[in-house]
Amino acid sequence: RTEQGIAIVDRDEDGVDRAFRADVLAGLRQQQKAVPARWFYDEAGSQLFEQITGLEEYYPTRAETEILQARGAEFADLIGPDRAVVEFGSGSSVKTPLLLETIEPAAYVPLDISGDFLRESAAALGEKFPGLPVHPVEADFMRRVALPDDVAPLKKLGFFPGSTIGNMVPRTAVDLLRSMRATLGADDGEAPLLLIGMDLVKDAATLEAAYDDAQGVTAAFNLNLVHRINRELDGTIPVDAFAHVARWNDDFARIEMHLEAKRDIAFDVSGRRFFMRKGETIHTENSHKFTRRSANILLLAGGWTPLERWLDKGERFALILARA
Ligand code: AVJ
Repeated sequence: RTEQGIAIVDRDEDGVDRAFRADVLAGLRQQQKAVPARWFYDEAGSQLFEQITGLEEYYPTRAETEILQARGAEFADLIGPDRAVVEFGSGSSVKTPLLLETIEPAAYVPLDISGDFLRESAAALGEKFPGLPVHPVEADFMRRVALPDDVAPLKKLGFFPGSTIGNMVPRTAVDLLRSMRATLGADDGEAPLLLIGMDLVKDAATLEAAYDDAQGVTAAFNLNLVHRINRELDGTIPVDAFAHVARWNDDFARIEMHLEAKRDIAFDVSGRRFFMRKGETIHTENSHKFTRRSANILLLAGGWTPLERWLDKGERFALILARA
């Protein structure tokens, strides 16, 4: 359900999130066990991610913020004023004001699957930009979202920072890019623009450190998924039997996070029994990294033509402007 104001978490009579349970049970039955990365972000997981963004080793947030701060005038030039800025997965974004400050938008439309985050970010933005109409929409942006009537006639700029696109395998990323085109009304009126953050390929040591920090915050973020499964899905997974692993997959240009069993274990989740051998893993996240060419190809496959690209001084991260 993507209508405004409708809770989109579907819970059973015991209050269990049905999609979470279905994803975890299906994922644990696979040969390579896997749980989709979107399930990291419960209350604790979201807080841990905020902590990650401040870590010395985790450069993407700082690099992207640097670009937004340094290149505002260039965005404003290319994007122009009076657009409705539609942010996909607004979360608790601290980057949004940096964009809104520079481009003189006509409206701000944060889309998020979590109503709590949505209300928070809408309220914060409203205070910072008193004259700006803010229209939060609680929705799953992986599908086409109907925008509020007030913003439908406006020119649109989609904003998708953070390299969240990197969490998706190319097939899913292309689906999302096409959904964004549809949401932004690519086939009616003036062509929408998209400003999207993509993290870049770099040496494996830097990447692996970014996903396996010395303080162990990323390890805690990964292991929090096990706590969440135990709490919400009646799980008996021994958390201490797992080690956090982050490794660069060079064939697919991505960092993979896994939870590796340190010994043979058996456990239950939602009344089903599972076994893992020592060394076997649950694959919990992909974070794809891009080159100039792979970023362009992905955008083109999703129906977007790249127009301009900005990098941070260290050339670690890219913000790309594209048009439908
Ligand atoms: C929120 C998807 C951009 O992949 O870098 C951070 C999530 N995972 N550390 C990323 C994450 C481990 C992050 N994104």
